[in-house]
Amino acid sequence: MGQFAFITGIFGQDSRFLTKHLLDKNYTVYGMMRRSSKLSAMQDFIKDFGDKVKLRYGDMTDPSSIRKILAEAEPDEVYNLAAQSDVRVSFDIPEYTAEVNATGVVDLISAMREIVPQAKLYQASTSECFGRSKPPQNETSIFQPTSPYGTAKLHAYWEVRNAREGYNMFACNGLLFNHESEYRGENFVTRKITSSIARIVKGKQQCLSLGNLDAKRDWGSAQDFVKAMWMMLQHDKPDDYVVATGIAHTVREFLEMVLQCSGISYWHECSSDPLEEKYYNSKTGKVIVKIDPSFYRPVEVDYLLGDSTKIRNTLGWEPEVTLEQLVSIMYKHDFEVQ
Ligand code: NAP
Ligand code: G4F
Repeated sequence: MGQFAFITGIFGQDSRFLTKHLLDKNYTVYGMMRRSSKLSAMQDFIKDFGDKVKLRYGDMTDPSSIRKILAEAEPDEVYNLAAQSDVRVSFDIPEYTAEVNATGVVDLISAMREIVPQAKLYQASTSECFGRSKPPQNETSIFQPTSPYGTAKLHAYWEVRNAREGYNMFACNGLLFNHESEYRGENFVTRKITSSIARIVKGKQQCLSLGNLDAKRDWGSAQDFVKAMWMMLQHDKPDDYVVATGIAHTVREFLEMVLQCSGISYWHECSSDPLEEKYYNSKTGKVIVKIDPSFYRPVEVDYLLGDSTKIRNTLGWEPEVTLEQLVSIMYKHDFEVQ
């Protein structure tokens, strides 16, 4: 009989790819969804997976719901992917972010110790824990988170390490750098750009407003990155790993890659005042991209660049999809669905 897995945050981007990966390996998958999850997210998920995944209601803020699912599923592996995952929004709802991303993990660990002590845990840690730490960041870099999201995730990171070292749990942190796909939420900058440019090309949107174009991110493919999650739990000993491509680009560079992919003819106006930076459609003369300071963050993470030597050498993980391929996949998808 195959293995049993329990995934929290089942309708999120990463869960889509992880579910496919696990089903292909003959796992029985339980997924936790919220009462407030969007009906359209559930419909899309069911369109892809039918009744192959056992969906259960629960919430990271309701420990009893997690315990109930653990008792029913008796999983061999738990992937904790649920989170309030929007960094900018975490400044608006810091307590809720801490409740879900930190306290929720404390509760999950204590439930696992009690109900399924032999189960392995993958915790979705993040490069946001490094924050302003000097790039390139690896497992030995200093943590300097600069958002309520980053601090809550760092709390969870240490809970997982302590569970491993103190209680002998097979618990791993994946310090994943930004990873994207056609399932990425439109609140994140990559998908906001691909979907908006597709709508602009189709005449359904006039202009795209963005925040800080100078921020640098190490963007990879979600499809590649979920394989790293699974690989961590197959290793003979639990550990923490950075997962990243090792190449960073600015938001501006990502935007220009999408503009080029879209075939739109544009010209770019720079200015010493970043608020005056604009992109124009050279055929119509209309502004298609402008800066809106409301998308700026109270504190920004300027430069994330991952050094994933450890996972490459220890587990043999390698990213396969290039950023150019990723942009093309995302833009083509958005052009088709708009
Ligand atoms: P995502 O698309 O935003 O998915 C997050 C999921 O968490 C959603 O399905 C959401 O449910 C669920 N959720 C939110 N609050 C919850 C709560 N209180 N109880 C239960 N579920 C809750 O995130 P993702 O991009 O797939 O990322 C997966 C995980 O990796 C997250 O923990 C994220 O913080 C972390 N991470 C992501 C990246 C990245 O670049 N993508 C990098 C590093 C770490 P609804 O569907 O109901 O809204
Ligand atoms: O796409 P973002 O919102 O992703 P961010 O903040 O890096 O967080 C994502 O990656 C983390 C891993 O490093 C995850 F842990 C987290 O859950 C999430 O998945 O923003 C990327 C950059 C930022 O510097 C932001 O200031 O893009 C900049 N940006 C510029 N204009 C914008 C916008 N970000 C958003 N969301 N929207 C804008 O209009």
